[in-house]
Amino acid sequence: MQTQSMQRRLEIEIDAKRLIDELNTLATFSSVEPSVIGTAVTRIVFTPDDLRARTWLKQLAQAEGLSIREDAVGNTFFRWAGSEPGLPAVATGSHIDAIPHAGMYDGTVGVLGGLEAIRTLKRSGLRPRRSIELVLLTSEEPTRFGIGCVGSRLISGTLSPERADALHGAQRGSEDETLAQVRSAAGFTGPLSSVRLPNGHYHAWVELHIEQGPLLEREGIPLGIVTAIAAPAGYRFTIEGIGGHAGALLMPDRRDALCAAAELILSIEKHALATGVIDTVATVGTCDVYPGAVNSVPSRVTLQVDVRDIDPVRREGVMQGVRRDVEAIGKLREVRVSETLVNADQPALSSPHIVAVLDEVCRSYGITPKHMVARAYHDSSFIAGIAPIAMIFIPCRGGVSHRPDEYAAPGDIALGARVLAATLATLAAE
Ligand code: HGY
Ligand code: MN
Ligand code: MN
Repeated sequence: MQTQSMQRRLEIEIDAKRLIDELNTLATFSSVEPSVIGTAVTRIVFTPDDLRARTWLKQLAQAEGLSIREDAVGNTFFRWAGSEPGLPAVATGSHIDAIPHAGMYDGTVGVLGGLEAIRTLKRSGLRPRRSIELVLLTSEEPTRFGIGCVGSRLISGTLSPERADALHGAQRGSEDETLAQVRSAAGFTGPLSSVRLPNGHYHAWVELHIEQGPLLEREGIPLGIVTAIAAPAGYRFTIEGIGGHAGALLMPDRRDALCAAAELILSIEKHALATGVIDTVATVGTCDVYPGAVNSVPSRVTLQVDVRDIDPVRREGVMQGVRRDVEAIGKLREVRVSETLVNADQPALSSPHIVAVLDEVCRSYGITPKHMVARAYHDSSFIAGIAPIAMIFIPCRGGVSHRPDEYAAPGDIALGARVLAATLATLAAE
């Protein structure tokens, strides 16, 4: 026997062509490098590419009659008012900023898939009890300001407005800019304290995202339900030695900061592997060498380090091992090593209720989803601080992400949006 909501659910037909066309259009807002392996996208937050993409997205949302609110850091809220607009809304969302030389699906599938879900529900004649809101979250990637999820951290209060506005550029040559300057130049001028949303602001939050891992594709499963999101941590290490002329400064007189950094980088890899657990990962993603001339002995190196685990205690154990090595490297090489904590976050757990709704929706579509851990972090990690959350994963080819050859199949994207639409409709009726 099909209940009325089941019946409606089956009528949800995502316009896959429109969704894929919009993803392809969004990918053009980028300093695209010619790439032989796919559609390379670079879209750093608050750059002209990002701002043009935001304008385009607002036009799409306006065309659907959604109300639009932008907060002081550029988080953008596209709302479809429900019949009881005073109730906490149901929300979905993700990000459109992309790291350099990235792909075109990371984050964007959640934003445009969310828009398509709302558009489809709206055009189906549904009148949701609770409002349904799509959220574009600012600066999910750490590229520009060295810490990820700036917008969702400010919403949930895990990043103070003062610290956020004082964040400096993390890219070489951008050290003098601050978030305060960059956001106001982009037109976002209000106090960051106004970004915070209270606990209970949302009835439920569901984010659609590519898996950024190989499991769904490898197991031939079209959809994943995220039950937990790994705990990321970020550190900055600065190594200071004695540099000078590559020819005249004799080896015994050198305190080569890059050689010391090399030992530190290998120590980070060694201690991540030493846990013997596949969930522990560590990466030194940037290495800035000063003065950066071939015939000058490096006197200062700055490393940005990313360490993750689903167990934050085990993650901290990695760093304790690294710190022991840092002490030895400093002594042996007579260099000064300083460590700055950027972030050390807890894992986020999905709401069992929303997971159950997702399971039921999948069942009604004849899908057996995979319950899984998210190894990448997501804005949902921080929205979890103010609302019950869950995530929908779709397969991405070879598990590849943060590369131009990142790819998600149109059928998988459309199915993800369809399950999202049905889930939003179910939650909005509660
Ligand atoms: O790094 C991450 O996990 C996310 O893609 N920003
Ligand atoms: Mn990413
Ligand atoms: Mn992402």
